[in-house]
Amino acid sequence: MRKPEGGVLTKEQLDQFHAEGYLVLKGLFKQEADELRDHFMKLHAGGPIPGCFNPLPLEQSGGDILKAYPRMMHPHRVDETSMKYMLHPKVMNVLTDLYGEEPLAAQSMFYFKPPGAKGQALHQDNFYLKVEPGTCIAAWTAVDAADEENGGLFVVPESNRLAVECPQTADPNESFTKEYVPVPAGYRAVPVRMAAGDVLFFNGSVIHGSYPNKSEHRFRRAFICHYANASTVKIATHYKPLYRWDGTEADGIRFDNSGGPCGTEHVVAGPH
Ligand SMILES: O=C(O)CCC(=O)C(=O)O
Repeated sequence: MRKPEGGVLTKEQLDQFHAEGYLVLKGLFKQEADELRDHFMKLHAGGPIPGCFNPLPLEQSGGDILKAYPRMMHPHRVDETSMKYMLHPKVMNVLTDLYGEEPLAAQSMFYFKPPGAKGQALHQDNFYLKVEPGTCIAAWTAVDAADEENGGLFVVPESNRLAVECPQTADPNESFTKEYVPVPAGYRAVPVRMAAGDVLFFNGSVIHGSYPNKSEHRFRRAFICHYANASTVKIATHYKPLYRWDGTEADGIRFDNSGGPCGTEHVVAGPH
């Protein structure tokens, strides 16, 4: 593995990311999407993973399908495949271009989002990660096609320029997390329609989120990672340690007890 040097994005792509706060790279993980899906379904079939994943048997989920398919938190801490994809050179090269310097990996997550699952209300990732100075960036990989029917992601273009808002309370019937940041006047939330293997990168101040999966049969699985950069001096403790491209832990970073997991769950489904 070589240190990522960037040079993979066009000027138009960089301009789009900096102006609108997000960028979709179509097909970046087209070849890999099947491996990701099969791998995480196998992990799910294996049952609870301490500190990462605590699904209940379907018959005990009490009508909330997310109890049987909760998100996995930080699977890279227990699973080599998650670490491999979190630090994948394709993603690290894109992030090197977006940051203009070396990226550091802070978090991995996997969302299963089966039919009937709630969404995650609109929010800003910087509220949780608290990267200073600068911002976190998310790499959101569609493992299935994602659209309005199955609870695909919405983003608010140009909200990357806004301050991090103090959230309101989300509707617990629609969102499995508590925080909700309304779309500010003059802005609008737009759906990001993605094919399996597309990767969406977005700035940590971008207001984004998703609605319930209203489809009958379509999972909306996504592998989601968050990153900081080499100039980071401080981040919330939940993201300790930060990893460099070669899997070594970054040093010289301060971790503090502000922030927390990306989205506080209404009912904590797992030990995270
Ligand atoms: O995938 C979703 O529905 C929401 C994910 C998200 O908002 C996040 O990772 O910050």
